[in-house]
Amino acid sequence: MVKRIVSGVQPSGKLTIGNYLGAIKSFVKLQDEYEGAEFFFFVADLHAITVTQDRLKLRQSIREVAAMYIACGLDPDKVNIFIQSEVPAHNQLGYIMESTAYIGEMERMTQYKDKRQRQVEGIKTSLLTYPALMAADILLYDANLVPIGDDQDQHLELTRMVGERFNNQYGNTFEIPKAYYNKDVVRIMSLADPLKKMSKSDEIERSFILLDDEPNRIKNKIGSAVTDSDTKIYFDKENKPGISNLLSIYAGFSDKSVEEIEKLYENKSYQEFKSDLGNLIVDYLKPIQERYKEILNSKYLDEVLDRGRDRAIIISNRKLEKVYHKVGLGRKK
Ligand code: ATP
Ligand code: LTN
Repeated sequence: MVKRIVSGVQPSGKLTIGNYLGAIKSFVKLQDEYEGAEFFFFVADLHAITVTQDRLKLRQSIREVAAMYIACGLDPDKVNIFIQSEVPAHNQLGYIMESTAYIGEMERMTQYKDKRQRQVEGIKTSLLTYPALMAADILLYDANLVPIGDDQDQHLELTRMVGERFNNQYGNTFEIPKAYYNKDVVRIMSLADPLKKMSKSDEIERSFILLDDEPNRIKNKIGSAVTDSDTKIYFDKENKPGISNLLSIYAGFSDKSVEEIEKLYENKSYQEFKSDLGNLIVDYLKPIQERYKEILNSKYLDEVLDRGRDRAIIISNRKLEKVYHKVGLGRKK
């Protein structure tokens, strides 16, 4: 039985349609599907400082991610929304997970390998140990399901592995979680380079669409998205990565499958397809953007975050206490 569902998004910038289609849309779906379950959706601010952040921008982004959760449809009466750094057990169990996982396992993570290549200044130790903290985020709550985009599957596998290792060494302690993917949209690619993941921390602005981008900006970004010199619209990831990506985005924002969309645009031009897609995204995001503006600076948002934090602290401390006891830390009570 699914009892707990947990996930997080880093406040490393404003959220993109990749974050929405790959992750947040699933959060909302699960909230509505699993009525008896308890949900913990957090803003992963500790993860964001694995690369250098400007403090004022970080603080702003934390609020923005939380407000966007609600604007996208998470209902604070059904789910707990909180900020990771306000719940100390994440860090505390993170250290225990660092003492369970092996360095070799961390070094194999492709996200680490990618990100360290892009680093101009020193690489922070936490960039390497980050998956241990992510494992803690999940195992603390005995999550059964973790909705994520498929770029996170390696981290989830590692979480399962260290969870099992701990269980084997100290006796059954953690529920071993499963990933949950949005089947239609596993990974949205960059509009500037469809072989790269769309990412909120990309330096090229036109490579991503932000959930709070102005309508004209959205249309222009879709209009200038890299495609190929062919004229036909069909899904072929290998030979037509740009068009295939736009088809996935279209499917994500409509209730149509990729095949249905291909049929719809069989004899139409790229230009017409892109123009319709721009309008589709703008219309879809309009109510989200309106709600977002209302919430961002509201007292309501703070109340939601206080409530979420208080609940998360209770649940996570219970687990942490058990873990410390099993490991043999401190004095026996
Ligand atoms: P960064 O650029 O800082 O690495 P990011 O944009 O990749 O950040 P995360 O905070 O790492 O975003 O991801 C939050 C969630 O969104 C994760 O579940 C991740 O799998 C999902 N996600 C991120 N980018 C995409 C994408 N392009 N397509 C599908 N899912 C995505
Ligand atoms: N590593 C994730 C964000 C994240 C997360 C989590 C997701 C941190 N902790 C726990 C699911 C469960 C990322 O998207 N970069």
